[in-house]
Amino acid sequence: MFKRVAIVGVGFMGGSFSLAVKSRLGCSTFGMDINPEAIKRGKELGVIDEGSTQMLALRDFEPDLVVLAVPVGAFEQVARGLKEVLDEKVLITDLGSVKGRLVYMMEDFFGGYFVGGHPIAGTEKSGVQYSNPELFKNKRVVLTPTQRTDRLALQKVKFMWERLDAFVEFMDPFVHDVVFGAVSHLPHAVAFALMDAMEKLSKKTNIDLFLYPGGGFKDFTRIAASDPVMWRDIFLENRENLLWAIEEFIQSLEKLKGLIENEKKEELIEYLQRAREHRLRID
Ligand code: TYR
Repeated sequence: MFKRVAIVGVGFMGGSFSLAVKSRLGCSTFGMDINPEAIKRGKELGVIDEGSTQMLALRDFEPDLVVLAVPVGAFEQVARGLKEVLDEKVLITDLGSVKGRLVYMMEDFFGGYFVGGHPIAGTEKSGVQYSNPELFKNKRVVLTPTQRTDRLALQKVKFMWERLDAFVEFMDPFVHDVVFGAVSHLPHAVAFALMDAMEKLSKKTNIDLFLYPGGGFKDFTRIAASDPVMWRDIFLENRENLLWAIEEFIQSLEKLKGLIENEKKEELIEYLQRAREHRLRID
């Protein structure tokens, strides 16, 4: 099993991963971040053992696993940097929300030693101070191996996640992006858009509507407090699947709007009943 783990991106996800492998697998961890504050805080809080803002420092740490926990828009630049300082055959994995093309891009750098990973875990919080060693417990982790993925590397990464009490599932990288474009990226986009609409409605009514949040509004928009850079990168990286899902959502909203406008009592009940049943099924 891995003993020396390097984490690129010392935020909430990278920090939680560091704490988890430290406490559950007894690993020593090295954090790398372009923001010196993140390294400083990470070390102070005991989230990472060592850290640096310089990629070159990884050379001395000699990791046996490197985990990318940066926004997906930074993957290529990070990969280029890592390639220069890492030994060949060091395993690389990631925690990114988009796979597809990115997985093949990473393979161009690291061949079969890159294993794409996506833990379906997290909150709207960002920053290393929120790191939680139990974050991955009983959560699903999607790994996206390809023809090229080294089988031993894949087994090791799978086994590692299982030791953190996560459930591992395999998926094709492009299928992954269709699935999470719909179930994750669309809801985040809609939550951000709802806040935008609320801001406009506040201006038009001259009432600060944000002063009157009910439980529904809070439940629905919790994820609109998520990190903007992370989500910008996800939206752009998975834009085709997301645009397709947004289009479908717009049609659903138009449909609902039409039923309300035309006072279609029966059809409204049907529409709401179907939605309610789907919601009741998922937990
Ligand atoms: N933001 C989600 C939440 O708060 C967590 C999450 C985000 C999970 C991105 C996965 C992911 O790719 O529930």
